[in-house]
Formats: sequence, structure tokens, C-alpha cells
Amino acid sequence: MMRFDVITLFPDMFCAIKDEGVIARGIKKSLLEIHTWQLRDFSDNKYRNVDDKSYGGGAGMVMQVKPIRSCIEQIKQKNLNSQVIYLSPQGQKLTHQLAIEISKLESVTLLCGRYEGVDERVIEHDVDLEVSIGDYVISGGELAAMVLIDSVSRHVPGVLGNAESLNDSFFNGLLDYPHYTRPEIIDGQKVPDVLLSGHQANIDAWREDQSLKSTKEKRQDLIKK
Ligand code: 4H4
Repeated sequence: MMRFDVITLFPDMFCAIKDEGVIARGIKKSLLEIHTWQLRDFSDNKYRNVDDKSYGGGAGMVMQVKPIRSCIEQIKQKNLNSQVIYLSPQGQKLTHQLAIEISKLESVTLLCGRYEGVDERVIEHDVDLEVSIGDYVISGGELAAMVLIDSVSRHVPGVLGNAESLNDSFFNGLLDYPHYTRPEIIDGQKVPDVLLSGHQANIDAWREDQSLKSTKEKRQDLIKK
């Protein structure tokens, strides 16, 4: 069982992964648990504010320490050793390898930033790992958290039915080979003959060659020296 606690201003967004698809099935099979926490419930004022102006000026608002720290403390009362991951463009890039490592944890708390992010003292004192889904800024950490939950959950044993392919791109460090299905010809576009040959050894060799070829063309950086 892997548990995700998510600290967010928009808990309803997570219905997108809790109600449909692979993750929903993992939850139904009691392999996954996703619990969202509305950060505003931990605000110390009646307006339920959790952000404030930035010291030193500047346009954006910053998420305050206290509500986040109170929420993490409550989460840790239930999951003492939950690892706190903060989603931010300054984090370690989420890769296949990092997703596998995170999937080995039993409890993870995902902190979703909004505005300009969180007060630096949260990162120093409460956050165990900062993770980025890519070199761009999105309006909130929620979408990044859902990407992380999806990619990590696929490595939790039993979540992916054995029918669903585990040889997704990056499984062997290379991009995936091309896929085809019926019909054999459409608008003059044919399925490669080798895939119709029935020779599994030739098919496997062709697929490996295709993976290498597309990785060299599209992602030189993945070709190990
Ligand atoms: C968080 C913006 C932190 C800026 C945010 C910072 C990503 C991403 C993201 C909403 C929030 C943005 N999260 N991968 N890319 N001041 N989150 O863009 O640290 O630069 O994960 S900051």
C-alpha cells in the first residue's frame, strides 16, 4: 500500500486521478491511498488566508510557514515517516528512475505551491525532497503532483494489470518502438511487413532497432556513453 497525502488549495482537482483510470483502480484494489488536505483549514485567520505579501517587495504572494507546518504535523501524526515532497521548478527533475525510487516509499506528502511558491523556511525545515516535472512554470503544483502520483503509482506492484505494458518508453532507458493496429493499410499507409511475418525473433530485433533509431534521432541525451 502506498499512501499519498496532498496539501493543496484545490483538493477537488484530484478527482481527475482519484475517480478515473489506473489510479482509481489502484485505490479500489487498496494498493493506493490519496488523501487531500485543504490548506485553508489550517489558516489562523477567519478569512482563511494562507499567503501574504513578499518581504522585500515584488508582485507575487508567498505561502506562509504556519499553515503548512500545522498541516504537515497533523499528517505526521498518522504517518510518522511520511516523506515531504515539494513540487517546484527548482526541484530535481522527475524521471523514470526517480519515480521508481519514490514508489518504494510507503508514505509521501505532496506540497502543492501556488503564487510564487512557499516561504523558504518551509523548504529548509519541512521539505525532504523538491521535485520538478519540467523547466516551465505552471500556475500551481497540483498538476505536477498529479503527474508525480500517476508516474509513481505505475511502479507500485499490482497497480498496472499485467496486460498493461510495462515496457513504456524509458523502461529500458530508450524510447518506445512504434505501434500499429488494424487495419493493415489505411490511406495507402502500410503496417511494416516484419510485424505481419509471425517471426517473433525478427519482430523483437526490428523493435529494438526502432527504439535505438528513434532515441538517437530524438533524444541523444539518453544514449549512454
Ligand atoms: C512553485 C512556482 C515554486 C514557482 C511554483 C516556484 C512546478 C514545476 C511549478 C506553481 C508553483 C508552480 N512544480 N514542477 N515546473 N519560487 N509549480 O511550476 O520555487 O520558483 O513542479 S519557485
